[in-house]
Amino acid sequence: MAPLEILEFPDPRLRTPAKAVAEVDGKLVELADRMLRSMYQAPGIGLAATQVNVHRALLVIDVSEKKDSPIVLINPEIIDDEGELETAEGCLSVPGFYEPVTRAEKVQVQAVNRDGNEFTMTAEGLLAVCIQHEMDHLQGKLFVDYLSNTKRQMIRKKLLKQQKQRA
Ligand code: QAP
Ligand code: CO
Repeated sequence: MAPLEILEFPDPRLRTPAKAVAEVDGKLVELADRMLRSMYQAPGIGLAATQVNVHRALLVIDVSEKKDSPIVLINPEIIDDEGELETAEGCLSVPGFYEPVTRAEKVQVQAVNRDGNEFTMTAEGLLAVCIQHEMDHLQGKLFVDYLSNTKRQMIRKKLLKQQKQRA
């Protein structure tokens, strides 16, 4: 199966807020699996449905070294957070750029899993950062929004130029 096409900044469709998932049906599980495959292929550690132009509250993550720990979060909500952590973040929708962003160091997340069951999990470090980054996508927010206007404009210009050369 062909990997899903990933939208790139500054594509305005990345600004679309996701709607809650009403029901975890076969179609949604299939989308989650395709997103995981596309993420592994990229390769990346996280992918939100927004990035593949599906505006539903769904994201996939695997920060493990062996790429054997997929996490699917549906309708995720952060119910508690703690501390601060600065990480050099990247994004499959902002290829080639990594910049430091400060986020909560630890989060407690409530979500629905791919079986349709609600659960809560505690995450810290890179996993916590990745969850916050991917949840931002579901609101139409990108890590470049945390950078200075100058830096964001520079990234925008370079990516637009690359995209035009490819087209
Ligand atoms: C979000 O990002 C993340 O620029 C997930 O050329 C990243 O998987 C959260 C990627 C870092 C926390 C820390 C980026 C692949 C993958 C690129 C990714 C690239 C190829 C990014
Ligand atoms: Co991203």
